[in-house]
Amino acid sequence: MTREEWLKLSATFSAGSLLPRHLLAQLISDGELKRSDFGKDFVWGTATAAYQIEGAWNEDGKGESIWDHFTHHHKGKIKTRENGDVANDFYHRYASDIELMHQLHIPASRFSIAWSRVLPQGTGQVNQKGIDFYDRVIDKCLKENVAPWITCYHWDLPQALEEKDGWANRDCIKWFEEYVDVITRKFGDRVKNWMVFNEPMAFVPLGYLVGIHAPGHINFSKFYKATHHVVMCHGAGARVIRNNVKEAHIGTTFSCSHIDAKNDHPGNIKAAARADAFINRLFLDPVMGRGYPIKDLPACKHIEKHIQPGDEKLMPYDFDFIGMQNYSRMVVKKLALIPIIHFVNVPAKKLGHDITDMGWEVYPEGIYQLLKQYAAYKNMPQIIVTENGAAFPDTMVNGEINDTKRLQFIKDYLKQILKAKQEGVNVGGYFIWSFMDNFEWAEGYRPRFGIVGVDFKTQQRTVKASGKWFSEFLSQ
Ligand code: GCO
Repeated sequence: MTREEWLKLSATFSAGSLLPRHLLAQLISDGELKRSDFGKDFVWGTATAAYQIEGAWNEDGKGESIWDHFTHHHKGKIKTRENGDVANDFYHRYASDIELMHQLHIPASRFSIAWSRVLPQGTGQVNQKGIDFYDRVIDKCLKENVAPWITCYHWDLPQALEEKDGWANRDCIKWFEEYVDVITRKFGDRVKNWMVFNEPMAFVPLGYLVGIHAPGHINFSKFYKATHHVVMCHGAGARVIRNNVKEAHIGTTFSCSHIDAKNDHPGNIKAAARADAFINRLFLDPVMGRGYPIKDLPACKHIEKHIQPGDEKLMPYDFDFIGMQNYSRMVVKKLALIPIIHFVNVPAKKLGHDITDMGWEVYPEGIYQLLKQYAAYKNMPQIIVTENGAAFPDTMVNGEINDTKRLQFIKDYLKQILKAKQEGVNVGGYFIWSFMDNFEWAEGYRPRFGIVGVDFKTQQRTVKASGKWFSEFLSQ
């Protein structure tokens, strides 16, 4: 980006957000990472999710989602008692936010559709105003040369479906097919990049097993059922996309953490294998045609009883890409009294590395290890890192947010991705979580993941040093 462009940008979005030139020069001339090292087809972008940024929770016919319900009726479950009613007000500010992406040279934006905005009751009546909103967002992206990458489901199930038992009800397979059918018919003419789910290993256990996310259940039976139904919905959703969208590029995303045992005590080594089966393989393995990882995670036998005749054939799907989402590593030790998994994490602060505002260990080598682990699957398609990033407390000084720790984090993780790529791993893209600070689920607005800062009182956007670096990096 030229100096003139910076001036224009900072005047538009945040008076005085220009970094002193010497600092900017230092940030961009580390001489270590070059966009071209990753190849010209490598996809670069940033990611967001509907509930975390849109706001307008009940506007223009939108139905209630489980996150609307959870934050309104179980306020104590959100550390700051906040909610996404307004969030980043993206519903009204999408145009200027997408213009900002364009000005930062961000080539792709990963975002999700709020199911209850297009189908307020989850099935049946389509809400035209909801469709119109995503039409405007997609058209604006295309106009600004920002490729839209859509996640069908990023955790905000319509509450009307939760009242019928949500993902624990096997009917969810047909509800989901109907929803994916609606959005792909409406938007598939312009959107080619689709992801079925965002992180099943987060929303299923957090929502059904430990109850800290919507819908807030602590119920083993619902957890096992929801796990199998969500596995089934991977293929079900992907087949609908394939059917409706010409030249679709279809993926789905999985959260993962490199796992180490606390020490080489045999009980802890086995605990690490169990943790890997639970955290990294419970959803990925059946989707990749390996079935549930029952050998390393015996609790899977409770899932297997929900498998119906014919399911096994439908569980795998030949995705065009697998989205890898990684933030941190886990070090585990055996603890028999913890149900299902029988392990606990060694607290990140005891591991001797820097930790983020989420309490997560900064461990860049972990992403390299995971890329190698994924690449070892037979038939693994291209891997795209669909989320990586860090929350650190930001301070604004003279209108600038000099987020050096976040910037270093991104560079260090990118170096590990490049190393894996140079060793032959088929990794084809990288999306930073997140484009801008947003509502971080049960943590509220406190953790800040954006490369663009947001003042939630004024909705002022300020490009952070990390955002300026990314922009420079992209325009090399
Ligand atoms: C997730 C999501 C994002 C989060 C991000 C930081 O997996 O939790 O995809 O919604 O905000 O991962 O926690």
